[in-house]
Formats: sequence, C-alpha cells, structure tokens
Amino acid sequence: MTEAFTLTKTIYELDQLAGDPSNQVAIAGRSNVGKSSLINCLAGRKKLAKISSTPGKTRSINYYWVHCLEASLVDLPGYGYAKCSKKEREKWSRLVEKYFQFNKQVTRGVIVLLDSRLPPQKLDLELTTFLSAQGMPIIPVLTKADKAKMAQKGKNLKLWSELLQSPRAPILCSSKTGAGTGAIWESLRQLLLPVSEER
Ligand SMILES: Nc1nc2c(ncn2[C@@H]2O[C@H](COP(=O)(O)OP(=O)(O)OP(=O)(O)O)[C@@H](O)[C@H]2O)c(=O)[nH]1
Ligand SMILES: [Mg+2]
Repeated sequence: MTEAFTLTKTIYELDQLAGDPSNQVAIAGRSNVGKSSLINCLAGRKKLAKISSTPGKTRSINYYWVHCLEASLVDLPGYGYAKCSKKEREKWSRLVEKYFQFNKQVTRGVIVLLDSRLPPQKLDLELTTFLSAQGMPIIPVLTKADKAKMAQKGKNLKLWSELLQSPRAPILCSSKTGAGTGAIWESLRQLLLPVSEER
C-alpha cells in the first residue's frame, strides 16, 4: 500500500524552529542508520528523502505530513558522525535538542533507529535515556535487518528489549525489503490516533 506523504517544512537554523501545532513523531538515530530510507520506504517512494551511503546526508530537520495519520513524521539529522567538524556536530545536536524543547507538547513519540548489526552504542543509550527521562514514548526499530546475521539480530533484539523495558517491543526492519514496516505503521497508529481519548 502506498501512503501519501508531503514534505512541508525544512529547517536548517535554530531561529527557524518554532512550536508546531500539529501532532508529530520524530525519527532519530545515528548518522547512516537509515532514517531517511525508512521515510522513503513508509512513503513507498524512492527519492522523497535524500539518502546516501556517505553519512551526514540529512543536515536539516524535515517535516513530512502523513495524510492518513494527520501528523508529521520528522526526519532529524543523524548524530555521531565523526568526520564532520566539531562545530557542525554541535550545531546539529543543539538543533535536535531545541527541536524536542519546542515541540514537546505535540511530539507523540520518537522512532529511535538502531543498527541491528551492532550492540547498543553509547550515543544510542544517551538518546534513549534522554527520551525516557522525559517520559517520551519510544518506538525502537532495529534497521538493516536484511544485512544482519540471524544470531546477531536475535541478540541485539533481546539486549534492546531488556535495556528499554518499553511497552513496545523493538521492531526488526529493513527498508530494502519492507520487513517490519507493518509493525511500524501499527505503532504509529497506536501513538497517534487515540489522542482525544488520552487527553
Ligand atoms: N541493506 C540496507 N541498507 C540500508 C537500509 N536502510 C538504509 N540503508 C542504506 O544505508 C545508507 C544510509 O541510509 P540513510 O537513510 O541515508 O541514513 P540516515 O540515517 O538518514 O543518515 P543521515 O541522514 O546521515 O543521518 C544508505 O546507503 C542506504 O541505502 C536497509 O534497511 N537495508
Ligand atoms: Mg538522512
């Protein structure tokens, strides 16, 4: 099924950030983990979000309005990319931090992308701890499942499940094959649709 997505806003600088009135779910994770690829996969389009094998491709905050959810998916710049300048890394982390500050009320949750081939990384743990401390719901998604060995995926799935203690079990996903996207849609609907019942 192809879902309709529209790129509505791109933000490069702190002073462009403002509280947004509409509901949103952010997509966060280390650089190159597959955030933009997941947006394209969910949208059923190849070139909606720019992707590249070179890390650091997404340098702005991009809002995609998802018509069927009546909410935005927000593609955040990746963190932890060692090869760009310290100044640039600091700029991105400030941008992401401010994004959460300004949009806390309307952010219904965060899809945290984690590489299914790697054990939990320090920066991933920092992000999940930061979000949990704020009571922000997390949809944990282990990416690139098509590239990971069976034992590797199983082990990392179990580790993340124990670490996060989240009501949502981590989802194994591949933007290449589309595996796991059904479960991601289901989690998004659960997070977004019962807004009026929850508040
Ligand atoms: N095999 C495979 N490759 C993937 C998958 N997801 C992403 N990739 C590849 O990983 C690379 C990075 O993907 P992006 O989607 O640009 O990653 P990103 O997290 O948006 O990266 P930044 O914008 O730098 O933060 C690209 O070469 C993608 O083709 C996947 O599920 N399977
Ligand atoms: Mg990207």
